[in-house]
Amino acid sequence: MGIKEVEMKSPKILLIKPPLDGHDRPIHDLIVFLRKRNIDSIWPGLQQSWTQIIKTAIEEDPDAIGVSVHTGDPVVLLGHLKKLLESSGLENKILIAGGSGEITFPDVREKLSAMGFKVFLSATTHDEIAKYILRECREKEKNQQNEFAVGHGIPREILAAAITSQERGSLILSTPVESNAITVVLGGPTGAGKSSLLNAVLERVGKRGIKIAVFLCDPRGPKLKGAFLGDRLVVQDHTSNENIFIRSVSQFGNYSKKRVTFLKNLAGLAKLWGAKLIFFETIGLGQETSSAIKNLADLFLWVALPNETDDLRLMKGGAHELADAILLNKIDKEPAFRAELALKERFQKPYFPVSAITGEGIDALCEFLDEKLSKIK
Ligand SMILES: Nc1nc2c(ncn2[C@@H]2O[C@H](COP(=O)(O)OP(=O)(O)OP(=O)(O)O)[C@@H](O)[C@H]2O)c(=O)[nH]1
Ligand SMILES: [Mg+2]
Repeated sequence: MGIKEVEMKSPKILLIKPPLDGHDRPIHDLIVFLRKRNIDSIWPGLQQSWTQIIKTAIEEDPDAIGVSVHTGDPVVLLGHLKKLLESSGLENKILIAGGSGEITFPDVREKLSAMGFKVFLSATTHDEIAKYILRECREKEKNQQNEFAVGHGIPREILAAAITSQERGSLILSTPVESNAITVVLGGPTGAGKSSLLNAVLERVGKRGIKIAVFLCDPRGPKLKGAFLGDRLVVQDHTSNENIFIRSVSQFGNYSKKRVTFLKNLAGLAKLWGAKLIFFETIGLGQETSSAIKNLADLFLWVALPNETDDLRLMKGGAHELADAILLNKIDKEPAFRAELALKERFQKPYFPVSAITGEGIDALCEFLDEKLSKIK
């Protein structure tokens, strides 16, 4: 495959807790601070099995992994994690650990240091942690050698590494990948329920026996430049499904032509892995950002809210006009009748009144996707 340059990415840390540990407030605070230091964070949530944690680490390919331990024996827990990382080809991660309880004992800290974990105790400031991550990431980047062949049939690990290389600007596909996969883009205002709907759809189409790639775009802020890649938290249960590959993508600013090309290349790599269905959840979209991202989609689904979709809005056109189908979400909260009537009058396009929470309408939406998939099989 041909290669060309793209922009640099922020360092990324995967923050985790051992499966039986239930205290996540310090992680939330750390995430917010790391955003100030231009560091992207992923937090897949509490009660993740080791298998889910490792699969998340493979797919997200973070530079660093941070473990917070409040209960249990840290030497046993982190020793187990270390073995799993090594047997999964993830031995090159920067490892940090923190928490309370036994991790504060000097002999425990010594053993963890010997295993390769940098231990931070509660007296450590967030700033010290951020500086450590940034310094180690810079060092790692200098010594990093990414050599792998990219072609049809790549495994999950190579897909993840190739995506990182594209983000770093070291490798990018410059020729389109031949495949009959369908790319579905979920757009809509922030908080409309894009991730929740994706989660509900994956629950059903994830059982179809096809490979599915999911790219979740979350914003890097205009002030705090790091991103909290939080969409993953909403769809994390599907990490257990071997047919599903989930990757978070941080994004600064709108969807420029260059950005859409970059995302198309991610779709191209997913096709090389064998994905037949590729989902992109966009950052929350407004009218001005919808048309560029539409170019990425074989199917552009617009998530709207019934109480904000009425005849006056539809007379103005805009994003609704671009969509291949409209999903009226949260109908458990708001009756969709008025919006449906307006859509029927103004547009000749499919619309689905749905609730990501109660599951209403999701079967009909999946039948719509199945019909598209049946045409490519
Ligand atoms: N009642 C109700 N709440 C919903 C529904 N779908 C999503 N929500 C809630 O709406 C909030 C936002 O949902 P998300 O799925 O995170 O929305 P999003 O569009 O992905 O948001 P961003 O990624 O931040 O742009 C959450 O609190 C969800 O639980 C729904 O159908 N009904
Ligand atoms: Mg979301």
